[in-house]
Amino acid sequence: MLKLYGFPISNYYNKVKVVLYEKGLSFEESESIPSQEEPLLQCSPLGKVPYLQTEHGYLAESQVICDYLDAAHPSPALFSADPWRQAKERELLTMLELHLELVVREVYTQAFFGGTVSEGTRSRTEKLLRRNIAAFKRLAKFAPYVAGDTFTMVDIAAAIHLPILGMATQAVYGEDFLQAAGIDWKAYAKLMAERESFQRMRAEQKAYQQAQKEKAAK
Ligand SMILES: N[C@@H](CCC(=O)N[C@@H](CS)C(=O)NCC(=O)O)C(=O)O
Repeated sequence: MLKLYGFPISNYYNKVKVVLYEKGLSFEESESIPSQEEPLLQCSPLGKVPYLQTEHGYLAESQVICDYLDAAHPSPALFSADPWRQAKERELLTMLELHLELVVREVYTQAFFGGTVSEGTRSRTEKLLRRNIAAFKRLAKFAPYVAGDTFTMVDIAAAIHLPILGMATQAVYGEDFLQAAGIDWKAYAKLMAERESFQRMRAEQKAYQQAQKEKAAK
């Protein structure tokens, strides 16, 4: 039995969860909070979530987990079989993961957790984001899916990461950098929200957030 560790407000955790739902795989969930404690490091060497327990052992890094699930359970496929199309999908995925999500993550503390980032971080992040969003826009098709006419892994990542990027930049800079660049992520997110996999993930995210709120109020 597959067991997914993490917590349902983590975007990386939710990305893996949507893959599990899209593939129709049964799995258990176990709450795990990032830490540098030895037992966690044995499963996830950087102490990050998510990580997945499989019959073979533990696996960390959300995209590696998604790729493993796709290889072990090929249907429905998360990528095109054609090598070129698949490479273009992975190019988009790298744009999203490395050049958008990982960059905007620098300001999450201010956007979502009541902290403040330094002026240096704020301006460096803005410069990188504006450039990287323009690069993403050159590649993204939104026709209606990010890589073209087929739903792929790119959409699972995009429909989770783009809304956070839009909201974070709105909160920190007073401007949604995606909308400003002409990327209508709200319409796209609405389309993706029609999928059962996303509906289940979002409902569980909401329930978790509600439970956290009630816990904090006690
Ligand atoms: N590259 C990792 C990133 C995972 C990640 O950063 N997870 C966050 C939670 S959303 C975390 O564990 N943060 C704690 C830390 O960075 O120490 C992946 O794709 O799984």
